[in-house]
Amino acid sequence: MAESENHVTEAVAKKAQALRRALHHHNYAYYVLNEPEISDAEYDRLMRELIALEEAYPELITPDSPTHRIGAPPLDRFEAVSHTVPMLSLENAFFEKEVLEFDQRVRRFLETDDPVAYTAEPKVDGLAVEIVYEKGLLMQASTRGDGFKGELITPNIKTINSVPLYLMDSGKVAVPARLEVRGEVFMPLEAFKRLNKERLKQGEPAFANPRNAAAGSLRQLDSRITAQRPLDMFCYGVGVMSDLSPSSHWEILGILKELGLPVNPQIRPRCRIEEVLEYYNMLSERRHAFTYEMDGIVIKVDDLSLQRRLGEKSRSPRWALAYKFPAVQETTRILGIEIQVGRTGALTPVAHLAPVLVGGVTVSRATLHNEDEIKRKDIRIGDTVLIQRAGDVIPEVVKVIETARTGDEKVFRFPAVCPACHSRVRRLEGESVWRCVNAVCSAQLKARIRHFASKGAFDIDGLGGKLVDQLVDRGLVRSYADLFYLDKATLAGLDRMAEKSAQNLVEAISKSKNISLDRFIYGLGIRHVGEHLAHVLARAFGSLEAFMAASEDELIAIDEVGPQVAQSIRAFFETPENTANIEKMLQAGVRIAETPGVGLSESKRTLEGEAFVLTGALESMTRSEAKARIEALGGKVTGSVSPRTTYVVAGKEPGSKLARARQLGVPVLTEQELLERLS
Ligand code: 9MJ
Repeated sequence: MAESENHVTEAVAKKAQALRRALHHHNYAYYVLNEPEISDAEYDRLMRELIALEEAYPELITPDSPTHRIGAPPLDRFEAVSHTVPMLSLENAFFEKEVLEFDQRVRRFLETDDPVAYTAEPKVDGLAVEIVYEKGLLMQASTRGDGFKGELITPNIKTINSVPLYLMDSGKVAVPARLEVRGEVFMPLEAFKRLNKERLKQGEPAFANPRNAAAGSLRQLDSRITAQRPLDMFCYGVGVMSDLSPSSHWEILGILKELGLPVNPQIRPRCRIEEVLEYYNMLSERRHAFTYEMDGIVIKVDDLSLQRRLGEKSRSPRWALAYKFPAVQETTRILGIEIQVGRTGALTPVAHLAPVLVGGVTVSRATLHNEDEIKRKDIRIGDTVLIQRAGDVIPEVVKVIETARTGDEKVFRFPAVCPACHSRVRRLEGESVWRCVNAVCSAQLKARIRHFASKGAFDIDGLGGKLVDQLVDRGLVRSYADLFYLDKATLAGLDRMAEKSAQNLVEAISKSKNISLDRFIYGLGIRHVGEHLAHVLARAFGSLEAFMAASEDELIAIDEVGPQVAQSIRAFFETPENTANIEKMLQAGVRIAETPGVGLSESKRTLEGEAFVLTGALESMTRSEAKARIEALGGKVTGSVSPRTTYVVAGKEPGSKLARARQLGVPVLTEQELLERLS
């Protein structure tokens, strides 16, 4: 009996070890190399299998188990830990002149007239941390703190998917007995936007910027909350690193990469100060194209023996300098506050600002999110405010400059009625937004139609906001289904509508009638169903009929669909106007292309796990066709290039996406190469 139990445990232990290895490998392939080898579903299956094993046999849990990535029970407080080697801060520079002075200082100190080799890297705006690996195992992680002592945040760091729980032994670099690696933990911009949206919905204050969001997420006593926040990290230095003796900073970065640690791919190695300045200009221009926020570059003397000779001043090394980008925060005045009505009736206050240049872009509007945010920040009309923009996020008001108040500022009263239809607005218990609940409110209808015609949905070229306003105000369109019944004569009768444009619009509307199921679903504008979820639903159901007939339970059974979404979908289809609109669209000739990928046998899913971005015109097919064909083989087509993109397909006259691909090192395919993969 005892023997058979032992036997089982041994087999189980082997299985657990194999699962841990596999998960570690796939994690690295996905999060560090951006080259996934298996689907997300397969990864989840392996993870669930390991969790089940560890639950059944807790003695199998090892400190490097990937199950730690989901967080650990909460702590009462953070313990303090000392850094073996102090974590220094950086001296800042804002002008080219200061960088040239830095270079002169370095050369004067080293008593040389020869150019010094620098390595320049993006300065990521996050939180500095140190992770200690002993014999390759992640043992401890801490915040920078005051540079000498930080807070122990090991379980929180383990939730970051790109951070290896044990170091990789590639055979090229011996895993050091002790490695103290330093880097910046940050929150990617997309995740930041999503998190803030969610927080505002829950009535919680939004984070002012991705940096605060990263800090707030990492310094959670409950690491299970950290696990819900998609953080990432780039490693850029070391404290103690035993066994290895690199001679340059660039070599250190190479070692870190070899050990499986995430290192920023944008680093410019060993260059002269003039090239550093070029690198700064290049990044400064392109920084908004990145998936994370950078606030400058860090310039480091590359040679470690020179670094040692240079040493440090009180708190910062003499061999490094942070050269910051121009601020993305500015002060301006609030001229007025307008209420916008969204397609679900949500009322969003928007500030009209005295136009101001923020990081190279003129900003004249900023979102104020909701009534609570206005109250919390005590924002008044006429106030001087600090505003900021991050990436392509809508600018927001960070805070009021209270010292600039004159007493003439006006407190904003949130309206009790919808600014468009004048019906009373409601705020539901537990919600942070006021809503216009009038089903026939014209502002909601306009927003719904704009959404319906937008790029990710029916993509109707030429149907802009002003035109939608006219169509609704003149009663020509009472639902999106009506769009398909517009004729050229009606359109040509509108203001600023030439014969030719009317013709083009009729053609664009007609062309949009052939649509994939995911775009169709997204276009409906069901509350909580965004572009991504629409895609998930389309894949899960395969046809409009099946989707419309799905019960709440069937909906919840789908990964990523929760009770709130399921209820919202059901409520949508139980509203007779909505089903009547769908019927009317189908009668007008709207045809849904069969959803690709559904029910395909594994052998046909040759593009499973691959993400494509299309740019420029293709010769042998339209972009929609290319998308359908890629999806038919299990691949994905997305709109923007990110490190997760597998290929960018460049047709004729490709757009900025091609440049972005080159910048991120994403492989580029020609149309011919795409066809080969499709055949
Ligand atoms: C950031 N924040 O990206 C350093 N940093 O080096 C990079 N910070 C740094 N290096 C020494 N890339 C101290 C701080």
